[in-house]
Amino acid sequence: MRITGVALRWVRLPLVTPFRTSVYTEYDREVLLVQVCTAAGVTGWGECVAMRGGIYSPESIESAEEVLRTTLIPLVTDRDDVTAESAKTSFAEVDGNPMAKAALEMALLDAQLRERRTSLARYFHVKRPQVPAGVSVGIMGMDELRAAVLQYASQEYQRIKIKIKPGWDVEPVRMIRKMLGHQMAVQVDGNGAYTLDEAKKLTELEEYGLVMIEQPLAAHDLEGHAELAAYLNTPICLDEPITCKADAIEAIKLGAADIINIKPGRVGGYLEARDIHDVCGERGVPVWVGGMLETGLGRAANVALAALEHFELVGDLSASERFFTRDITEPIVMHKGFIPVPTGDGIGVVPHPKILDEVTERQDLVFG
Ligand code: OSB
Ligand code: MG
Repeated sequence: MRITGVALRWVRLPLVTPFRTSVYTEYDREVLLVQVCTAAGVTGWGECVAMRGGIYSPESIESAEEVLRTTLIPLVTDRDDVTAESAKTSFAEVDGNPMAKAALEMALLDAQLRERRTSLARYFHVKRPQVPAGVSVGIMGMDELRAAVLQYASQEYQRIKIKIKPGWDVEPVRMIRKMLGHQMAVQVDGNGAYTLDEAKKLTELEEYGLVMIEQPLAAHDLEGHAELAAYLNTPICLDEPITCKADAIEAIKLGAADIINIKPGRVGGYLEARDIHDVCGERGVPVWVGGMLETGLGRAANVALAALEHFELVGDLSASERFFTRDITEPIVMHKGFIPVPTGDGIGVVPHPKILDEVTERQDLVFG
């Protein structure tokens, strides 16, 4: 595949309600999109999951844009023949920046699958036609949380994850169990807000039968997570520190992760995400697909990835309307607790040109 054009677009989508974690509150999803045009006349789209100002990870939208412009885009436009796989190999020479790499790799993968007239789902050889839907709920007041959880449960989401922090953990979980009973799968995500001592108080959560506690301690405290995993019966899941396959292998070896959250954007792309899925499968470590408030583009691709056989736990895979009144693609929808795996070429969806223009704050043709 020969690249004839690469453009970057800075988009801002208002969120239906603010999304609050232990670290930050998001009101809009600002997102960097990568558009790749090929000599065969197809367009591929990639979505960068980095957030403004480097919240959640060392990368930010700003840093990703810079690395894409100066380093990654030139690596793929300098050649006559490029694929997502060959790009991944050349990106390995660039240190870090998995979210920037993932965005360009996704655009290339979408374009190459469109050229071959096949879908991401077929590329992954997935068999499942749909995946169970799970929802991530931010930190909010108790009444608000009660209403939100009731709404998601009535919409038939199969799993609810709530964000927690010290002082906001046992009470909301107790409330949810009281309201929904023990049938609903419930899990919590600390986004690194706890110290090891504070986290030991999370034994109070054990009686509520949580599926897991995600990232209670600081991102790179693998030893602390290993200690906590040995101390608690509730499984410990890692999110933030897993940026590649080697990180996953290391975390498992140290006993720091009973479960791993695989976010394609955070690990450098869909190809690495599949590899992590495979190594976790070989090691008997359960995995699930995490979300980063993706637009329909990343959301569609995440659903295809989640159809891989070892993704046995319900992911952060929700309908577009969970976050956006109006998505840039045809909305991703949920039917009776499941999201259908897209079957169209490439990632299976494209941005709606008019909507995309309306939400684009700036754009730049970087190559071509
Ligand atoms: O920690 O899983 C996280 C969203 C943005 C940044 C970090 C996280 C999240 C989520 C996923 O909780 C939300 C979603 O996309 O469904
Ligand atoms: Mg998380």
